[in-house]
Order: sequence, then structure tokens, then C-alpha cells
Amino acid sequence: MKPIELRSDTFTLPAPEMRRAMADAELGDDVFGEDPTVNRLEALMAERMGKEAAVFVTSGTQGNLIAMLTHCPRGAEVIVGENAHIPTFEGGGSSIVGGLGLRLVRTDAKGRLDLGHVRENIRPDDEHFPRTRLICVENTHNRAGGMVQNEEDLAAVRGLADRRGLPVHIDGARVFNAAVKLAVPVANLAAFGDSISICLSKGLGCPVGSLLCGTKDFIHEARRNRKMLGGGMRQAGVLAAAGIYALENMVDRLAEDHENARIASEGLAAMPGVKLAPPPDTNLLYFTVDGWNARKLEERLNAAGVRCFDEAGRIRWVTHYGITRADIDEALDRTRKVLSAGA
Ligand code: TLP
Repeated sequence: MKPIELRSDTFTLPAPEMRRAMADAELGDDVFGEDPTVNRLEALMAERMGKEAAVFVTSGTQGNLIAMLTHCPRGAEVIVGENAHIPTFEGGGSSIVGGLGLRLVRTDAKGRLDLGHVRENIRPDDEHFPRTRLICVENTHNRAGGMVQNEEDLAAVRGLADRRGLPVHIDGARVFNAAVKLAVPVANLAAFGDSISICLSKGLGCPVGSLLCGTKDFIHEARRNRKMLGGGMRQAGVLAAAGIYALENMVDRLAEDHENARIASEGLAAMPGVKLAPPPDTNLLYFTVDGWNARKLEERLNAAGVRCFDEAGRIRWVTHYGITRADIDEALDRTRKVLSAGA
């Protein structure tokens, strides 16, 4: 039985043409700024995001950490949504490495920051308090189920940040999913951040890598932080070539992943006891089933060849380049059988 891999879009494997682009990449030493393929990827991503510059980093986690280190001095505080990836899944890097505090604020079902709560949590200029130095937004929002924030949502955060003189960082690990869903140029979304990190290694199907974009000065500083974190890679063009291929060939097809997630959600919602709210905006969905403990359901689904996991009591499915419409139908069939066999 062929396992259907729904744990994450990080499981995507490079397309044959992507591998060829990697094999053929022109290389140099990127720490010296001499890898032409990395330079090309950085220029291309900066242009797509409407930013002055970009730096190629090892992962989304590293991109976010470098952004925080570059925006903030030690001891500062970063405002971030309570369920965001940064405070949840990034190993506490901001406090361990940056000496930064994370000030968690409430978010709604789409992962949008509660702006009243943000306002309350921006520290006044008083010697008792740490200094607030950054606001982070996540788009699409992972734990909210791949939910998209549109230009109006982002403008509201930007407006508040501007009034309070604070920069905004966008964790745009899946920002291309947001742009495809909204049918807007990705730069329209990136425009609301002073910096944005974007993952190549998720829906875009690359094996490794992320980029951090911002002003020239910001990226110049970010390069120092990347080096300090051990992220200075040498002939990284072999990876960057995959990124160039992805930007040119893998963005529009994200719509297929969204469509597959929608079909999956409808199929699941029709099964007795399945709770799935709200329907997915993009390629990620979470569900629970009445009478089932998520850990047990995870075990049974995996045994039935539906690779997925229990994320905080909910089963998570992610659609991606490696998953076809037929795989979704098959995953739904297998799930139906698991559920009808009973807990
Ligand atoms: N998310 C991964 C896991 O860490 C949960 C996944 O499978 O979804 N920001 C967001 C919004 C992300 O979803 C992720 C990865 C990252 C940052 C970190 O990227 P990597 O894994 O490249 O460090």
C-alpha cells in the first residue's frame, strides 16, 4: 500500500527538472558573495517581494531568527501571535540566542493579531519595562490552518506599527500560498513588512532553503547574523538553483494544492463526527473526530497509509506537490474505513 504523505509540504521532493537545474548550477563561494546562482536567486526573490535585497538562509527558522536579531537589540521584546510558529516551533532561539522576550498576543481564527491586545502590549517608555522593538505577523498562518491575511488585514497591523514607530516582520514561510489564494502579486503582501522570510522548502518543492528580504542596510546586517549562526554556506548555488526553478515554475501550481485541500475538507466534513472548522484557505487543514482521541486516530490513520500527525489534539493534513487528486480520494477512502471500524 502506497503511503499518502500528508504530514507536511516539507516532504515535497524536487521535480526532475529541478534536480537538473541543481546539477547544472554555476557555483562559487557564497560567503565571498561569489556564487552567481545564489546571487541570482537573491535578486529574483527581492524583486518578487518588492524589496531592495534578500539573503539566502538555511531554513524558515533561521530566517525568522536572523530577522529578530537584526531588528532588535538584546533585551528587547517582540510582539507575536500566541499560536505563531516563532514562539511554538522554533526552539526558543529568540531568547537563547538573541536575549529577546516574546510578548504573546491573542489572535483570531485566521491567525490575525488582536490589535487592541497588541496596543496594550507595546511597552511605554518607562525604565521598568523592556523595550518593544518588533511586531511579527505570520501569513499564511500555520496553526490557524493555513489561513490567509489579506491586504486590509496587513494594513491594519502596519498602521498601528507606524503610529508606534515599530518595524514589522512577516513570517511568510507560505506567503506564496497567500498570494495565489488572493490572486494578488506577492509583493502586495510583502509591502506591509519591513522584512519578510519565505520558505522554498515547503509548497515550492525545494529540498532546502529560505530567503529573508528587506532593505539593503537590513540585509547587510542580516548577513552578519547569518554568519554568526553558522548559516554562511559555500557552493550554495546547488540549492539556490532549485529556488530559481521554483520561483519560475512552482508558484502558480499551489492553486492545485489549495483545491486538493478543499476537496479533502469536504470529504472529511461529510464523515460522521468529523469537526473541521473553518474550511481551509490554502493547503493546510486540521480536524477532530467525535469519540476519537487524536493520538489514537493518528496511529490508525498512519497504519492505514495516511501519513499525518496529531498537532495539539487535532489531526493535520497538508496538501502539496507530491499529492494528486487521486491521492486525496484514496486518503479519504482509507480514513472512512478507519472511522467506520470505530475507535
Ligand atoms: N513549519 C513546519 C513545522 O515546523 C511545523 C511545518 O511542517 O509546517 N514559519 C512557518 C509558518 C512554518 O510553518 C515553518 C515550518 C517555519 C516558519 C520554519 O521553517 P523551517 O522548517 O524551514 O525551519
